[in-house]
Amino acid sequence: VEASIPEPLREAWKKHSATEFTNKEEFEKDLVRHIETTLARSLYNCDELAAYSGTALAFRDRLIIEWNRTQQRQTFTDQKRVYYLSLEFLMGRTLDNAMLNVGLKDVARDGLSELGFRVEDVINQEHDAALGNGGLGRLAACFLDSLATLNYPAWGYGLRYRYGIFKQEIVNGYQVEIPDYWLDNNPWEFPRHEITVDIQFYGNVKKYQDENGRISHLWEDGEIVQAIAYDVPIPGYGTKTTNNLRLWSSKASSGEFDFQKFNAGDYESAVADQQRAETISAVLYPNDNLERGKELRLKQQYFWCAASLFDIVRRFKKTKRAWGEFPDQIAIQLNDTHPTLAIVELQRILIDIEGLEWDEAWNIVTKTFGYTNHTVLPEALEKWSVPLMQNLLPRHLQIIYEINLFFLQSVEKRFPNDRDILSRVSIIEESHPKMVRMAYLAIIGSHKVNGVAELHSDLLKTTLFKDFVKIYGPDRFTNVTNGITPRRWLHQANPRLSALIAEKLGSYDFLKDLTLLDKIEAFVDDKAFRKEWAVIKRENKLRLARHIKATTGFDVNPNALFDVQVKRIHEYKRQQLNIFGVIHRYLSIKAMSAEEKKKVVPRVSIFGGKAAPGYWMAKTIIHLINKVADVVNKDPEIGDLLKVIFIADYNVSKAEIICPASDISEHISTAGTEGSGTSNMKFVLNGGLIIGTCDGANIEITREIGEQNIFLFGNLAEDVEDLRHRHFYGNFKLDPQLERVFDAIKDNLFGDKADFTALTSSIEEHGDYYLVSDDFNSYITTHEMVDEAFQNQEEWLAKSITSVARMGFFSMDRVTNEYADSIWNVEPLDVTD
Ligand code: CR6
Repeated sequence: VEASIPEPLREAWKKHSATEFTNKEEFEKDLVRHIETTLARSLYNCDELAAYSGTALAFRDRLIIEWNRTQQRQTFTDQKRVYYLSLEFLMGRTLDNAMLNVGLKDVARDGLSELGFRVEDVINQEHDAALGNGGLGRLAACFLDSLATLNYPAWGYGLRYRYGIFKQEIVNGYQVEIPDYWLDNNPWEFPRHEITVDIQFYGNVKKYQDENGRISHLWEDGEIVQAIAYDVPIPGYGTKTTNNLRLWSSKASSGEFDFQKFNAGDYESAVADQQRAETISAVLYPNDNLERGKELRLKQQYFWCAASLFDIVRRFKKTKRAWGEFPDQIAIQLNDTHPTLAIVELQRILIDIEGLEWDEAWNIVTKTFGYTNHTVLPEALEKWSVPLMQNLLPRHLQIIYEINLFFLQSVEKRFPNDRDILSRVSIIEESHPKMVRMAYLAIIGSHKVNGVAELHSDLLKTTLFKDFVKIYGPDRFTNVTNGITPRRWLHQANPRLSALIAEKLGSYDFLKDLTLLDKIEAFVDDKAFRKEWAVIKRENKLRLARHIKATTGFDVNPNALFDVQVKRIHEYKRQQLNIFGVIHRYLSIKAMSAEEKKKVVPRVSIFGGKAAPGYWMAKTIIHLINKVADVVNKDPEIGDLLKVIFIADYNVSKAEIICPASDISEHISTAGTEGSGTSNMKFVLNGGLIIGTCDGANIEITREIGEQNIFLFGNLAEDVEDLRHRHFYGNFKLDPQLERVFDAIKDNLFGDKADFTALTSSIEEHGDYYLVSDDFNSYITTHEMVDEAFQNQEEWLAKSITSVARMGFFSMDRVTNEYADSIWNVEPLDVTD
C-alpha cells in the first residue's frame, strides 16, 4: 500500500513537522504538556513518578524524531547493515542515558528544578529494563550504545519478554524470586501493530514437484502464532544517529482456526489458545551459563529468529537487488548459539520460498552470519533433542540433516583416513535421544567464529572446536576481547570522576575515544588532582554506604576497604572461595589480642548477585553469605574491623552505584572457566583495583595496566586438568586453613551445619572440581598483600589513577570497530551529512 503523502502536499506537512526542544523553556513546555495531556495529570496532582513519565516522554519525542531521520537516511543510502540477534538485552534504565547521550541533562536538571523536582529523584523512578541474565545480555546493550555512537547502520533484534529477570529478595537469608512485571507505562517502546509476522510451528512436510520439475518442500498445517514488533530507539552519544532495537511479542494469530472454534461456541478453548500463544514471549529464562532444553525455550528461539529473518528479508527484497548481493548488504551476528536457527531459517526461506538452489543459498547464508561463543562450560552448550525438533520444526530438522550430510561428505573427502572425526564433528550427536549440537551448526553456518577474550578464544581453538580448526583452518576463528561503554560505565555511573578527567584533558572527547585516557597518567603526581580523585572515591563509597544502610540496616565505615564481588552466583565464579576467605578473616581477628587488632585494616565484604532459581548450590552459597553476615556483623569483638553485606537484587542500576564505590573487586573464577567477564573492566575504569585469577579478560587487563597494579593469584588454566585428575585419583588434601573454616561451619557457628554440607562436601569429598582448596592459600596470602597495599594510601591512589589511564583498550567502541572490520565488513554512515 502506497502510504506516502503526495509530493505537492508535502510542503504543508513539513511546515508542521515535529521539532525538538533545545533549551530549558522548550523542555519545560514539552514536559508540562505531556503531564497535562498524555498523562492527564495537573499541577495539583504531579508526583515524582509523573515527573519521571513526563520527562521521559519529552526525551522520547526527541529520540523518535532522530530515529525517523536516521532510518530514512539509512534506507535511502542503502548500505550494508548489521543485525545483532540476541535473546538478551540487559538495558537497565534509559532516561539518564538518553539525557547524557543527547547532551541535555543540564537542561533537564534546570527545567525540573524550576518545577520543583530534583533530576536524580526523577531518574530513580525508572524501573530497570532487565531483559537479560548477566554479562551476555549487558554486552548486547553495550553493543547497541557503541553501534549508534559510531554511526553504524545497525539494528538489534530480541524478544519483548513480559517478565524480565526476577527480582531477588532475601528472606531469612534465603533467596526468594519475585516476578519482574516491567511493562506498565514503559515510555521507551513503540508498538508497531502494523508490523506483524505469522510464525508456524509443528505440522508436517510434503514433498512435491514444482512446475519446473524440481523437488520442493511444503511445510503445512501446525499452528500459527503472530509476532508483533515493538521498537525501542537507541541514541548514540554525541551524534544524531538513533538506531533501532526491535523486540517481538507473541500473540495468537487472528487466522481462521480461532474463528472456527469461536463460531462453534468453543469460546474457552479459543481463549486458551490465545493464552498459549502469548506464553512464548512471557518470560526470560533465568539461567546464566546453563541450558536446560525446554520446549518453550526452543519455541522462543524459533519465534524470534523467524520473525527477525522475515523482517530482514522483507527489507532486502524492497531494494530489488539480486539474492547474490544479500551478504553485501546484510551482516547478522549471533549472540551465542541461541539464534542458531536463524541460519536454518534463512536457508529455508531461500530454497523453499524463494526457489534458490541449495548451493547458491548456502553460500549466501554462510557469508551472512557470524557467531560469537561466550563460554566453554559444557553445561552451557546448547543441544536440542532430535525428537523435540522433529515435532516442533519438522522442515528445519530436514534442512539440518542436509547441512550435516554435505558437511560430513566434505570432511570425509579431506580426511579419508580419520573415521572418528566424522562422529566427533557431526551436528548430530548419536546419543539417546539424538541431539542437535547447536554450536557446531553455528560454526558450519557462519564465516567467522569469535571468542570474547584471548584465553577463551585460545581454549576454543585448542579444545572445544579443535576439529573445526583442522577442517576450516585457523582463519575462521578469531578473538575479539569484550569491552564496555564508557558512556554508561564512567560518565553516567561516575559523573564526578568523568568531570574531573574532562577538566584535566580539556574536553569530554575521551568518551568517544577512550584511549585519550592515557593523558591523565601525566597527572599522577599532581597533588590537587590526586586529592580530588580520593575525594570522589570517598563520595562514591558514602553513596553506597547510604544504599546499604537503607536496604540492609547495617552501618558500614566508609574508611574501611570496600571489597566487592557482584555477579551471577555460580560455582565457577567461586563466591564460595570469597565467603570462606571472609570466615577465615573473621576467625583470625577473633584470635587476636587487642594490640594485634589495632593493625587490622577494616574491611567491608560486599556481595551481590542472583542464583538461577533451580541452582541449589548457588542458593546455598547465598544462604551461607547471609548467615555469616548475621554472625559477623553482630559480633561486638569485631566492631568495624569486618562487615559482611549481601546487596539484594543486583541489577544494572545498582551496578552503577556499586562499581564506582569499590576499593577492590573480586574476579576469582577457576582459571579457564570465565569467558571474559566485563565487570572487571567496569571496576577498574572507576578507579578500583582488582584481585583475580589468570582468567578471561583479567589477563588482558593485566597486560594493559601492568602487573604491579593488579592482585593476581591461583593456579593457571594449563594446570587445571591435571589437578582435577589428581583429585579424582584420590590425591586430595584439604588446605589446612580451609579446614579451619570448615570446622567452624561444622561447629554450627553459622547456624545448622547441615544447611551447608553440600557446599563443603563438594570440596572435601567430591573432587573439588572448581579448585577452591587448591587456590585457598594463594587467595588468603594475596588478600594480605591487599591489606598491606591499602595501608599506603598514596601508593594505592597512584595505582588507581594509572590503571584508569590505561583502560582505553576496553572501550566497547574498540570492540565494535573490530567486529565491523574483521567480521561484518560494514562502514559507518553519518546521518547528519
Ligand atoms: N555468562 C561469560 O560467562 C562473558 C559474557 C559476555 C558469559 C562471561 O565471561 O563476559 O558471556 N557467557 O561475553 C554466557 O552467557 C554464555 C556470561 O555472561
